[in-house]
Amino acid sequence: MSRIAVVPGSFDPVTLGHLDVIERAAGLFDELHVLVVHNPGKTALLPIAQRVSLIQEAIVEAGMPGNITVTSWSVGLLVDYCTDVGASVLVKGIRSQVDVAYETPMAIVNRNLAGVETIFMLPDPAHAHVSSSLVRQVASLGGDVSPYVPRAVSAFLQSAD
Ligand code: COD
Repeated sequence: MSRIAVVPGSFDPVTLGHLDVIERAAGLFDELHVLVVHNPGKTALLPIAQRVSLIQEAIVEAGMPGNITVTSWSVGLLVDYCTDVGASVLVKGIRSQVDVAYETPMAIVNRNLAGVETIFMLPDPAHAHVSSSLVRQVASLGGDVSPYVPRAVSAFLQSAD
């Protein structure tokens, strides 16, 4: 049986921290779905379709394995998507106690709802301080975001200026 996992996120935009988690998770599972989900608690910068295509470009640019699918989900629970594609595991990056506090209740509820387990992955220390909100802020003030994001994202943000 194929081991299928999902890496969900807002990815607004995808960062080198996200890509590190995606690449390492792709090495642990037969199939990995990177799922762009709207987070109602955040004000979005990029449309969801744009986020999907930037992740796809970044994955190709980084030469990642071919077992990664990138898509989006906007109807219902995250675990409904997992059930639809036969995934039994969610993979989330954990940078700090703040992430643990945010992710732990969701992990418990997702297991209760559908038996979907959550695996927490520690970030590469080189990217542990990186977040999409930091990137959005630096970009909006005209700063250089290239140390934090794949080339496709920094090129897109520069062209959107
Ligand atoms: N290094 C490692 N990991 C990182 C880094 C980094 N530098 N930056 C972010 N991450 C991790 C985050 O901790 C998170 O696990 C993931 O990457 C995605 O981060 P974001 O910021 O893009 O996405 P979020 O935090 O806005 O997550 C949005 C979700 C929609 C995935 C989340 O809110 C969720 O799981 N919602 C569930 C909806 C649902 O079904 N609810 C009902 C039951 S709980």
